[in-house]
Amino acid sequence: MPSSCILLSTTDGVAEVTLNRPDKLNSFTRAMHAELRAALASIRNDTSVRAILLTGAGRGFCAGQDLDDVINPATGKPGTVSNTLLEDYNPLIRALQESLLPVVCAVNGVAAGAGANIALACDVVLAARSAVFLQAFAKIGLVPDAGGSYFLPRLVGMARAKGLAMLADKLPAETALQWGLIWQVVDDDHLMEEARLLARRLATQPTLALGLIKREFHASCGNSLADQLALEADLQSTAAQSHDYHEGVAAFLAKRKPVFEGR
Ligand code: T3D
Repeated sequence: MPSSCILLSTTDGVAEVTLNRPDKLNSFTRAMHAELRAALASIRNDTSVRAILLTGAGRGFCAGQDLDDVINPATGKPGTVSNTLLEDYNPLIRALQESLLPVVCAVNGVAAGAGANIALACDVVLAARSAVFLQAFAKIGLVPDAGGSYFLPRLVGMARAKGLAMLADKLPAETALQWGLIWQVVDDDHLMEEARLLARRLATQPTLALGLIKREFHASCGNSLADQLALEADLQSTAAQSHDYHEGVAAFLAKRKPVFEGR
C-alpha cells in the first residue's frame, strides 16, 4: 500500500492535517496536492470539525514545490508550471482562505517557496523558534506564487516584501514575529502542544462568527471604507441571527461561561 502524503485525524473538534513527506521536507508533488484536497473536502463534510490545524511531519514544515516532480521525463527539463498553479496551489490557497473554519498553522521547521505562502494563507500562524521562512523562488529563477505576492506586502509592507522576495534570505521565526508575518513563536518542544491548545480553544468559539470575521478582514484589503462599513452591517446582521449570539448575550447577562455550538 502506498504511504500517505497527508495524515488526517480529528480530536475535540479539531482536524489535524499533517504534510507527510518528511524525507523531502514535505515538498508538494501533484499526488500530495490531490490527497490534501481530499482531506480538506472530508473536513468540509464533517460537521463535528470546528477548527483546522495544519503542520508538517519531521524537521521541516514544507519546502514548496517538489523540484523533482516538475521535471518532464521526456526532456529532462522543468515542464510548464501553469497546470500545477491553476489546478493545485491556487485552489489550495483559496480553500484555506475561504474555509468557514479557523485555520491554525504550526510551522515546525523550514517553510520555503510555496510552503511559506501556504502558512501565510492560514489564519493564525505559530512557528517553532528554530523555524525559518524562505521566499526561495528567486533562487531558482521564479517569482513568488501560492499567494506570496498578495500576502507579503499586506503583512510586512512593500519594502520588506520586496527584500524577502528578491534576496530570498532565510527569515528567522523571531523576526517574522517582529515584522507581523506570524502570530506567535513557541519553543520547539512546545509547538504542537501550544498549537493544539489554541486550535481546541478556537473550536469552542462561535464558529459562524469566526468564519464571518475571515470574510470581513479579507474583503477589507480591497474595499473602500464605505464598502467595508456596508459589509460589516451585512455580516453583523447574519451573525446576530445565530444561536451563538443569543447564547453569548444570555451567558453574559447570567454571568456564566457561554457554551457556543458553532451555529
Ligand atoms: O511547478 C512549479 O515549479 C511552480 C510552483 C512553484 C512553487 C514553489 O514552491 S517554487 C520553490 C521550490 N522550493 C525551493 O526552491 C526550496 C528548495 N529547498 C531548499 O532550498 C532547501 O532544501 C531548504 C532551504 C528548504 C532546506 O535546506 P536544508 O539544508 O535544511 O535541507 P536539504 O538537505 O536541502 O533538504 C533535505 C532533503 O529534502 C534533500 O533530499 P536528500 O538529498 O536528502 O534526498 C532535498 O533534496 C529535499 N528537498 C528539499 N526541498 C525540496 C527537496 N526535494 C524536492 N523538492 C524540494 N523543493
